[in-house]
Amino acid sequence: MSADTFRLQKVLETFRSSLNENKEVYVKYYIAGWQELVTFMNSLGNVFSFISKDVVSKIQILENFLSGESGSHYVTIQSMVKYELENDLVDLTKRGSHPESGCRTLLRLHRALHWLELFLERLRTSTEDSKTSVMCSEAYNESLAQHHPWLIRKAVGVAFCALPGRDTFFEVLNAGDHAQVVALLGESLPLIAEVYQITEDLYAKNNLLELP
Ligand code: 1Q0
Repeated sequence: MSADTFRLQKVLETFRSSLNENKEVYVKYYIAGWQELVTFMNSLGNVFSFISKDVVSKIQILENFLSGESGSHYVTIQSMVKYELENDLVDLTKRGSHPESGCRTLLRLHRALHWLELFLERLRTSTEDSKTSVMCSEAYNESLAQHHPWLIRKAVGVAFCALPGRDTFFEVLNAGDHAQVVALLGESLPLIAEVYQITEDLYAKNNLLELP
C-alpha cells in the first residue's frame, strides 16, 4: 500500500476519530485531519504553498492553545467556544485585543472544510471529461470565495489552473482504481459533512459565523 493511499485513509480516520459519542468535535483530530490535507496539498506542487502556509499557521495557533495552560478548555470545539466566549477572549465585531482567538481561527478552517466537502462530492460524481479546475472553482465560488477579497480570489484562480487533471488526481490519491477512490470518497464524505454541520450549528447558535 502506498503512502498516498494511507493519507486518503488517514483523512478518513482522523475525521472519524474527531467525533465523540456526544457529537463533540475533538480539536486534536480536527487539526490532524487538516495536517494530512496539507501534506497532500504540498505534494501537488509549489503553486499551492501560499494556501498551505495559511493552513499551517492556523493549525499552529490551535495547537498552541491546546498545549498551553488553558489547554483543557480546548479539547473540543464545543468547550473552546464556551471557554472563549465566557472569558471574553473573542473579538466579535472587529479585530481588537484577540485577533487570533481559537474561535475565529477555527472558523477559517471550518469554511475551508465546506469547500472540501463540495469539491470532493464533485470529484466523486465526476465523469471522464470533468475538469478538476472547474470542480475546484465551482466549489470555491459556492463557499470560501464569499469570504475572500478580490486579490486572494485571483491568486486562488491561478492556483486552480495548476491542478493536475482528473486522471492524475485520482492517481495521486492512489487509493486503487477509480471505482475504489470513488467508494472511499463516498465513505469519507458523510463524516466530513457531519463534522461540518455540527460545527456550523454550534457557531450559528452562538452567532459566531461572521467573526472578523
Ligand atoms: C487541491 C487544491 C487546493 C485548493 C484550495 C482551495 C481553497 C483556496 C483558499 C486559499 C486561500 C489561501 C490564502 C489565505 C487566505 C486567508 O486570508 C484566509 C482567511 O484567513 P485570515 O486569517 O486572513 O482571516 N484563509 C482561509 O480562508 C483558509 C483557507 C484554507 C484553504 C484550505 C484548502 C485546503 C485544501 C486541501 C487540499 C485538499 C485536496 C483534496 C483531496 C483530499 C483528499 C481527501
